[in-house]
Amino acid sequence: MVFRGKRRRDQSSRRQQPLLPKSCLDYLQRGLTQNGFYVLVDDQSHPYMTYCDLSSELGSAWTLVMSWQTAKFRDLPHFKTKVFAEDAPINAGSPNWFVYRETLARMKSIRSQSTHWRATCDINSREVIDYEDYLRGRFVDLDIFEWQGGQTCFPIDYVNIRGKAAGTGTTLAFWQNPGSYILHTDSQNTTCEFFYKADPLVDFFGYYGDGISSEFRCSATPDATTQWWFGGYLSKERFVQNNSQPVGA
Ligand SMILES: [Ca+2]
Repeated sequence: MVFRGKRRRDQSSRRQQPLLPKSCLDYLQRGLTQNGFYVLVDDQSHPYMTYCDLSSELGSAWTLVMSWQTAKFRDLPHFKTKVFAEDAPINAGSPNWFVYRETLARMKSIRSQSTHWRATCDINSREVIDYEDYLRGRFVDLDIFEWQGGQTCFPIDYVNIRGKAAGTGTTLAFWQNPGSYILHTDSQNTTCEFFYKADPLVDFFGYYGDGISSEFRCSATPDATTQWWFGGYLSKERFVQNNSQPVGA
């Protein structure tokens, strides 16, 4: 809600904070911890509905920017060929797990409040995140709005593909090319420090044009989903939540 009108009572008070947050992290900072739908404002102070994950990773908040049923919608350009820098919204303002991509303007507004990006698998069918089939990186290491190219190694914060995992600073290969493929990694034997080799070739966390794996949670069932989120942490020091999530050195 945007309140306009006379501000008799506030005229002498100091300038107020925006009424609504620009990212889910602001809600966590205000003490809210329940996952669900929240209203954010974009850079123009226009409100819109979003989905916040405020509880799955203690001390951090994640704003959903994209989610789709992997097998069913993998051929939609929104989830296959449109890179993050392209405006390719679908069901924008109506966040859902099945077919959703937010507008570029809103993604950039959320990104301006975020330090990290994250990809999850089928989070809607799980109570907790156990970090299997999971990817998290920092915008300073890989700015997913800026970088485009073929197989290139970037340091990530944490990766887990089918139980094989690596932590902070390990490099992983990415692909992202306008007209060809959205940001993703795959099962090639790359020269990066982490890779998950599988034949035949399958894609992980996006694109899926080279194939999908029935053993990867984002594509393990016909209804399985893939998510992308932007987020950040309450404090610079990470919360240690369990043994399966390495904490940055
Ligand atoms: Ca591929």
